[in-house]
Amino acid sequence: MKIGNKLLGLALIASLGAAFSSAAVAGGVTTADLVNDAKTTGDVTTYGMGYGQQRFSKLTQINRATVKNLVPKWSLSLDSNQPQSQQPLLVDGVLYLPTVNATLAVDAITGKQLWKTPLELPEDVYNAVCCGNHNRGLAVHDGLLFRTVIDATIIALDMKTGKQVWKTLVEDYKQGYSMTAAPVIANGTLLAGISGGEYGIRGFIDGYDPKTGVRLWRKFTTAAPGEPGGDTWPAETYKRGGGSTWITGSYDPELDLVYWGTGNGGPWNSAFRGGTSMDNKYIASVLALRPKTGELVWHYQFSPNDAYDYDGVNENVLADIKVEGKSRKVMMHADRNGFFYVIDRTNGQLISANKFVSRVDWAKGIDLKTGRPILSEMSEKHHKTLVMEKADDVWPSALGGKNWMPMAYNPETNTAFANTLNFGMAYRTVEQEWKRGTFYIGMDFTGFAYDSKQPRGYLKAIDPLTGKDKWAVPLAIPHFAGVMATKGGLVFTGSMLGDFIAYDDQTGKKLWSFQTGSGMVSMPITWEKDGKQYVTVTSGTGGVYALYSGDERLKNTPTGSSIWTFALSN
Ligand SMILES: [Ca+2]
Ligand SMILES: [Ca+2]
Repeated sequence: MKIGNKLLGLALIASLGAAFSSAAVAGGVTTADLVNDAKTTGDVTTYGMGYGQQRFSKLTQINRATVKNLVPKWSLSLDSNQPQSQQPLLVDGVLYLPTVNATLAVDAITGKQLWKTPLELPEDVYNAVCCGNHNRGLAVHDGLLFRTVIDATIIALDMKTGKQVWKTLVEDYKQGYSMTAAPVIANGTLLAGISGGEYGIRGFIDGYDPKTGVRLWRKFTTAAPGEPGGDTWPAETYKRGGGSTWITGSYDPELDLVYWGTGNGGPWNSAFRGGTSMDNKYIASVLALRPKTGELVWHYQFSPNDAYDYDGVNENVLADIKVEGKSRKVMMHADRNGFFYVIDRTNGQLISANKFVSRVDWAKGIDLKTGRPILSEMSEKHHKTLVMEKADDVWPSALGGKNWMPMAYNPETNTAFANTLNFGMAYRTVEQEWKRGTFYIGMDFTGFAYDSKQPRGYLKAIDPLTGKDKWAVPLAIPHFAGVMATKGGLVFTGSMLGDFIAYDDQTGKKLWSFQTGSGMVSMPITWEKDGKQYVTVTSGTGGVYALYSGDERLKNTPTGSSIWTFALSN
């Protein structure tokens, strides 16, 4: 029975593969296709809907007036109970997407699966994964698809057939390493980040030859003695110092710089890493790297000596904006630590850093001259105390004022749209030794601190330079899905209860929603073919809030994954 199905499946894949390859011989995806992705509405070739990760589309057919006629065109099962937090790509009428244990191609108009390539994964591979088994997306170039695999490998697949072309072992997953982020092709190099910041890894960003999978360079994100920043770590602590790189960097092709965020220190307990006297370069930072060589051109550290698992991995959105009347090339970053940063991306100079959430306990502000946070008294104490007697409430929590789910940015109105979080945590440091494959955080994590009178999150329209919201939609259950904005005046995102929602980008009014059958933690895209606009998104619950929030209201939202495509009814 099982063998019969498998043979039938192979035959089917072979025949569909043949039909598809003749229909889409072009299928290349050139460097120009990647550079121009944000402008071209007929394809989605990059994570972020453009190298700058604005997640903004100029399409207007689906707009404030017409969105009420938005209906599903098709849905396809992803045959998985894992969380779906990926963003699909769209090339020549075919959607490509990863799940944690397979890669697939789907006809974008009919919803028919064209091929699916399963991954052979060891059974114990999920042991050292903190927050659900994810894969967030693909890169594509010159006929090949690239993806990371949770067992800390990278593979390349033939776009037409799904056949594996090469596979590279990056690290040993048994040591706490895993890979979940979409890789990115920048200036002909394949860049990839590593996960495992909760397991005492030493983080890095790697560059590979996309043709062969051979590693060209590795930039470690914790500095060893003798290297620049090596004196910001006590003794050997950099070796298990964290600095994972689990969200894809953005890229400016003109400046030829990749902007990649780095995660929390290992362990979370910062007294272990020298307290306030040690910054721990380059954790909780953004690194501006040359993609060809991995050379560090500049860096900015959001949370020196990060004590609260604030990470610094959140997306870095690139735009040219007016600052005091002058156009500046900036990157924007809404950090877990509660501040919205605008940084000159040519040189790393801090332009502004303002709170985008109501309560930030760790810092009173960011000194624009030095770029350093002004720590609160409580935070000064936390940084230095190896073992705390009793817990303090700290806002934002370890999940941050905003977690990984990317914001969108409308360059025409200079507005960012972000799903933000509004709760704290009970924080108490404890001593901890590293043990392979187990949590290495040095914290007695007893839970989150919710305020029953306040919503746990908001969808916010944020002015980047002030951090102030133009509007805020209170969310009793916070959203953990990415946001997409369109010139049609819409902001799309998904809820933990499975509603795919379109909001008015001027007011935050909910204009449309559709129940997708499971909770949503993914990233939507929009595209057009033959004059018709489509919106595609995956559904499938899981992730950090589902795992750790204890939110009883999620109990009737089942797992089970699918991909949906919507368009206006005729
Ligand atoms: Ca495009
Ligand atoms: Ca972390």
